[in-house]
Amino acid sequence: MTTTLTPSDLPTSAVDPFSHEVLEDPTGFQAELRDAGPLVHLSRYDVFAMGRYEQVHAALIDWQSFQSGAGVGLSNFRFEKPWRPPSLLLEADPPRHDAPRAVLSKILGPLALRKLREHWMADADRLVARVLAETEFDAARDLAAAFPLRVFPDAVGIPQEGRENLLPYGDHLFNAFGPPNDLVEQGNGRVAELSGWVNAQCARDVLAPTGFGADIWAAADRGDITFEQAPLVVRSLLSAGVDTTVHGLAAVLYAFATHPDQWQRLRREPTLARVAFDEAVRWESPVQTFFRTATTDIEVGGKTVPDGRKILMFLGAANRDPRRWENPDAFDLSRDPSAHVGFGMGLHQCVGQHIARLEAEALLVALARRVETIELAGATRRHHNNTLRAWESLPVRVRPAR
Ligand code: 4MI
Repeated sequence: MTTTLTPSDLPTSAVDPFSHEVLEDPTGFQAELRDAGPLVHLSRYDVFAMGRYEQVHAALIDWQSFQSGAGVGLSNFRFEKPWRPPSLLLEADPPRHDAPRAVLSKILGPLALRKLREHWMADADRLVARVLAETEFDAARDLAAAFPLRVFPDAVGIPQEGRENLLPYGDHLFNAFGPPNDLVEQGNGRVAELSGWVNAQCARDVLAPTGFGADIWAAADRGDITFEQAPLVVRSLLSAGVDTTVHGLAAVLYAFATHPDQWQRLRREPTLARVAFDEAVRWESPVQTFFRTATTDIEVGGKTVPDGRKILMFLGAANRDPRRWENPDAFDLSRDPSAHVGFGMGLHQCVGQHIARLEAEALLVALARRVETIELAGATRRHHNNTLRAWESLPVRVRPAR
């Protein structure tokens, strides 16, 4: 990247961060972005960008200056009509954000998840046992995608029929946070069908009498949220709960398949499963980027983001910023990754992170028990998405434990 200075003295990059070249491997661009300065202008989209941990972290916790209510994608809801009714959580600011958030925090909190723990651990063990009938398989498809689809839709309480729509819906949603490029074009053909199905699953009479979905409707009965809000809160679960965990799990499986010493460490100390997952979320950052919108002229690193403008926060770049992390490109179970911004930070920090960690723990503990070695067994393939760092295929070979 050659960065030049604009008249306002801001480093500028002409690179398209949503190009297939960058999506295939964003690490080079991320380093250039961080080194260019604390605030960079992206001329391709005429937006501002932050790649350093310090500024990304500061923006994430300053919701007053960096709003979400104008959308967390490139599209500015002040001027453009959103492709779907905005999320009451992700695409909202206080005070409107707070009641739905409080409801969901409780429903997805550590206390509520205790009921699911035993069942998910047993289910992961059954899945792993079955997959290990072969010593070579696709870890992205057979584990990372399979496990969330086995446990999460049941936990929400949606019917069996149509569940194959969940991943394509999420894929399009996360593409739609980016520019209207070929990835979005490809998804547009099915958007009405997929949205129609997802929205239909949010109705009270479609949802099971117990589960996260029923819990959300019960919150409406209590008056904690309105009956108009309830289906949109269910939609947030179906939007955010599948692709994210699928690609988070793929990230940690890829990490272990390429770091045999770390795998042996996990086998000796399976209580490291949760640290391993957070380290993988730091290392790969399944959610790479989100935008905010400036609510006023904001100073960042001595330069100004003008009122109303979009700022792209590179979570993935911040999570590998050598100014914050020692040896940032290493996947290392010895480090404390807990300050990573892969789940965001502040008011909007991932409300489903306890679910994600529980899924990861269940899968990793089952694997650690049953698998002695895991290595790549062929060419890996990335899945390109405007927001997600994702895997299409991770062929692995395992030696089962005796
Ligand atoms: C960070 S991923 C994500 C979070 C929330 C929603 C979608 C995606 C939503 O629709 O609320």
